[in-house]
Amino acid sequence: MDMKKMAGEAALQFVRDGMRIGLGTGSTVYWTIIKLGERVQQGLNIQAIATSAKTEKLAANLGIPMLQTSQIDELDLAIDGADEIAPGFQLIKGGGGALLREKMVASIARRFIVAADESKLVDRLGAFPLPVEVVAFGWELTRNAIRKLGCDPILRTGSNGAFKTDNANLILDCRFQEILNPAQLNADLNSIPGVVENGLFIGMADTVIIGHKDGKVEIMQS
Ligand code: A5P
Repeated sequence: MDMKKMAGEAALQFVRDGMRIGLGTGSTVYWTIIKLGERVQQGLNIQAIATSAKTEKLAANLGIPMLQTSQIDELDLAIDGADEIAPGFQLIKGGGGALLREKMVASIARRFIVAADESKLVDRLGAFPLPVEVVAFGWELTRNAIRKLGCDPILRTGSNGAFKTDNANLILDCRFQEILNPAQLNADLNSIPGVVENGLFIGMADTVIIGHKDGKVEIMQS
């Protein structure tokens, strides 16, 4: 059983004709997008906005009508994955580096649905290194300021040196081990000059869909 596939496809039950939908990024929501493409080919009428260049390309290739940000001010749904899900639907996202666009898109959705496999459920956030998107200029200064919040920020690298986001920024992966007050950390990080956004999604998710290894799909509402 592919737990990500089960959870990603289960999100389709919340899609209705005429909706405007935010499409997340990653290997779970990949399955949502594939299924959505099939439904569009069968006549479903929706429009979507992507949270990354990768998702934009995938969705457009499947024939899903794509929106630009100038055409929207709110969405009916946003569907995305997560790296950690703690009680109260507190999330860490951004493992794929798309956290800024993901947060912007989720913030204008009337309903934000998170789909994930059961390995993403945790009692407390922080074992997964929190991705923080920072501007390239002076990133070492930004790293030093983040370090004072209690972690050792590591510059994310790719095959050609530093990893660049779709927004041409850098990612610092910050392992806090345990995040005792996610809302406070979210505010503290975003008040550091040079930080663009961080991967804490607090008070945003309305629905969490979990694929379990026994083949069951669990749907939790806030
Ligand atoms: C992308 O930047 C992330 O926020 C993803 O949503 C998250 O990393 C989950 O990815 P998977 O669905 O691939 O596990």
